[in-house]
Amino acid sequence: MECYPAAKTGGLADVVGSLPKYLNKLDFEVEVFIPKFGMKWFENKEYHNVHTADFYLHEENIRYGIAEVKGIDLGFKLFVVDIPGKFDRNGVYSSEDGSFFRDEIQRHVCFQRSYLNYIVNAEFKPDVVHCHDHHTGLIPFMMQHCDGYRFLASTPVVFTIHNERYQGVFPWSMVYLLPQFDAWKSGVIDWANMINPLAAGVRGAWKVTTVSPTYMQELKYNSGGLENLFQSESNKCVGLLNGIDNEVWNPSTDKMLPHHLKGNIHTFKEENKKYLLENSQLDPSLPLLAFIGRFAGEKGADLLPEIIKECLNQNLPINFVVLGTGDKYVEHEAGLLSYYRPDKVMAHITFNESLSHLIYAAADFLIMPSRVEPCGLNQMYSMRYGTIPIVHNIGGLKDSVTYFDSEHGTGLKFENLYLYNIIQEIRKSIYLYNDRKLLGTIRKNCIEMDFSWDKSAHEYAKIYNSLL
Ligand code: NHF
Repeated sequence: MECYPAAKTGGLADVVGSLPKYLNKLDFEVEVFIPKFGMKWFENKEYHNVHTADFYLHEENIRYGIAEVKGIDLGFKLFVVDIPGKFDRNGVYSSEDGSFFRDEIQRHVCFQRSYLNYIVNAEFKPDVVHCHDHHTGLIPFMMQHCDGYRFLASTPVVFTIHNERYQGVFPWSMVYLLPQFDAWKSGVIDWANMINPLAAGVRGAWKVTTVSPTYMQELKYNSGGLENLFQSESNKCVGLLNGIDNEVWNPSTDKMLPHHLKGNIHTFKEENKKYLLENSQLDPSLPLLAFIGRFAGEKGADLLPEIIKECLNQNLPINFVVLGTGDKYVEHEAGLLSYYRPDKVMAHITFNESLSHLIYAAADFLIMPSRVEPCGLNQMYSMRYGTIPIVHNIGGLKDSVTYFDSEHGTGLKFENLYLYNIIQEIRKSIYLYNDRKLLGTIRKNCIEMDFSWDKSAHEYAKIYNSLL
């Protein structure tokens, strides 16, 4: 459903928009398929149509077209699935006012069926189909058991879970949305008496990956009701840490930054911080702690207002910058804090890709109090820009941030989400900030980390090759 830079709400887009580029460097030929949305990016592009047809979604006739996007170099071929009435809206999952589209089941089924119709008829068949998240979780099942697609049953499918909290569940009374299949195979898509696309993806795929080794382990004990599934399917499941696109995230060349890294990391940070805080009342000589991301429970965004208020109550010499949208309570509280304490808190209640780059470069610390973090990319972006992550020690955060011991390590961590423990780490960050030598060491450690896709892309390549 997402691919940077075309359609992005979170890390899924970053992964789908970068992994293919690195796989192509390894001599694969990757084609990415996403829906054609109504967002600005899709306007005025050159489209080369490759397939047009229709099918019945129960009684509704669905006409769709598939086209390759031409005239732009993403490092891989991008195809869009145009299904008028279903995806030509200004949002991936929700409209601008934040309300979720109510026909997501129909939309996802249409997307998956259109793609399968295309490859069934295409001259060149894929060697491997790689599906991402529940929106595409029914594909392996349809390829194996649905009329019209069984011809694809011997094509291996890899299924990657970016976030198990979203499973795309719908009732059996809506089974008519799927093409005809053998009734005795219905157990493959059933979980707890509902059709569960995420569970179906795990069962039907030849190999299941998720985006960090620790998260893979966590899923066996905490996965919104799917624990038994992950335990019983563990033989084909593997956790591979995501990478980041080092070409997009490059402090020396990033076009979204006013000041580039030219050798001295302190100068780089100070210049960008000054730029960010210009026209604000925040004092640039104090440490700056950032939160960037969706205001969602799984990201622990609801804890932010408490964390900031507690720091203000304790009069800690630290400032805050918040960038994101989502939960209305958090949006409201962040707005209020910046209104009443413009000298301490800057809040941007918006989704703004280029501002996020500037904040990664300008901030001294980045806080991630996530309740669930399959991989987390923000801590990697922040380290790349010399910003020290302060994170909850779970999932991909555990795998990518090591505790700073005054020589080695890249960040600070808390083992649980108790306010007291989080504030303790913030206090340590202030101490670090004021010791120029320690600050230099940890910033250097951060910037020297290599989170590029090169390593993980090889791991995916090994998986594809093992299936062929
Ligand atoms: O990094 C991309 C992203 C993850 O932790 C992130 C998440 C959604 O929650 O794999 O997907």
